[in-house]
Amino acid sequence: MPAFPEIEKIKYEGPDCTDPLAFRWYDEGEVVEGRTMKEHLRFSVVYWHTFRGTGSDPFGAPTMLRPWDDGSESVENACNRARAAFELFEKLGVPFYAFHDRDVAPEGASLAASNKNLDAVVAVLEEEQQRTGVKLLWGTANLFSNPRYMHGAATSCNADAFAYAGAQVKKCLEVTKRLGGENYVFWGGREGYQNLNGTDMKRELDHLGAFFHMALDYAKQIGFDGTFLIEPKPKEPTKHQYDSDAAACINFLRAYDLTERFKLNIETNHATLAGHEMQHELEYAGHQGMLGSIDANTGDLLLGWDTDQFATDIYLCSKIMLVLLKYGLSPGGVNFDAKVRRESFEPVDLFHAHVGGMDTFARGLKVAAAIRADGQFDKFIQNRYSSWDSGIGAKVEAGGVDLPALEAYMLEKGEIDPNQSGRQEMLENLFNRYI
Ligand code: XLS
Ligand code: NI
Ligand code: NI
Repeated sequence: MPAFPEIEKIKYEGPDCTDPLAFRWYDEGEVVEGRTMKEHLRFSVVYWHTFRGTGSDPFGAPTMLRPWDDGSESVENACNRARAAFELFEKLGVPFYAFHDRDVAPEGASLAASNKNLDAVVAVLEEEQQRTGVKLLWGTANLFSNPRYMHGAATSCNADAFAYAGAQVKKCLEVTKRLGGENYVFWGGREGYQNLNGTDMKRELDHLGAFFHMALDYAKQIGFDGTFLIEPKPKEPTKHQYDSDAAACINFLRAYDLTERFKLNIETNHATLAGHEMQHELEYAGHQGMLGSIDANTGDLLLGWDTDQFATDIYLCSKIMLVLLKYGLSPGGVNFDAKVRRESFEPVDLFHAHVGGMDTFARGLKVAAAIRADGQFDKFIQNRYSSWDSGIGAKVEAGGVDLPALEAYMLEKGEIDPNQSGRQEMLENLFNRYI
């Protein structure tokens, strides 16, 4: 029995179409900058929000209507859910999905039982992947929900929690490899602290570094050659998460000699929690060669926590796509780490949410491509830094200029060349021209 019987495969109908369940911008075969939209955007649906989200919040009970799900923690229910998930992926026409080990299969009474449950569901995932051609963007282990991880996993004060987490990652890497996953993600979960006076920060970070090296070693052993991704987030659940933003993550990866196989998975809502624009985080990771993938969502600036909403802001998505076109995304993707609101409880809302998200990113892609084709911002930047193209600027960039040389230069010249306007408002107006 289909899970979404009243929904047909979503089709591209063009910008004038008024059907809310049609794409107005996402035409997967349309070529932009030499590649199809499908190849650029590499859309992915997340299992946790879309198939495990219940709508419960600290003030209220679950609200979601999910007729295919009997609400039990049985393997059979997990397998039914997997089939419903692939029906949604297919009807949306997304090429990828992503999961945590514990989203797809129930945790058992022991580690061995959990592994067995996972294997049973993975067999269905494998079958469904083959049937539909939908691929796994990334797998990840949930190292934060179970109470054993209350003090963290790899950074726990309890060495047994570290060991359990290691065992879980080992299994999840095997499963990710079996399913042909293109990446493997570590989001810090509870890797952080609540009270520094009870925390040995150095020891915890050393353990985290060792943990990642163990993952790399095991990946090599089993022949998993996907990219490892760290997902920065500054707070929630702990008050300080070690992977607080792109810069902190990159510094950590360098300090522990991990930059070769690791990149970053940047999430919009996490960027804003860190006090950054998404574009900043992407640009920071991008110019360091560390941009791996994105978790596509948005927060609500009036709420201020990780609300994980679907992004429908054309400006936001255009700015994101501008950076993604600059640095490239593959083998990452645009992964909808987003959930429908508690009040949007019907199955069809899952389609409204994803169709809107996909369309807004497709539109952002076109806006970004138009901006790049026009080259006005590039020209502005080039001109803005032109003092570095010759004279003292070029000498400094070439290296070999020291402070006495700068002094001699300035003593002779007397005063700097006049500054030019930053043209903030002109730049904002210019951006609007492409929307
Ligand atoms: C939580 C994170 C999480 C990761 C996967 O805030 O966004 O969903 O993407 O563990
Ligand atoms: Ni995320
Ligand atoms: Ni998040």
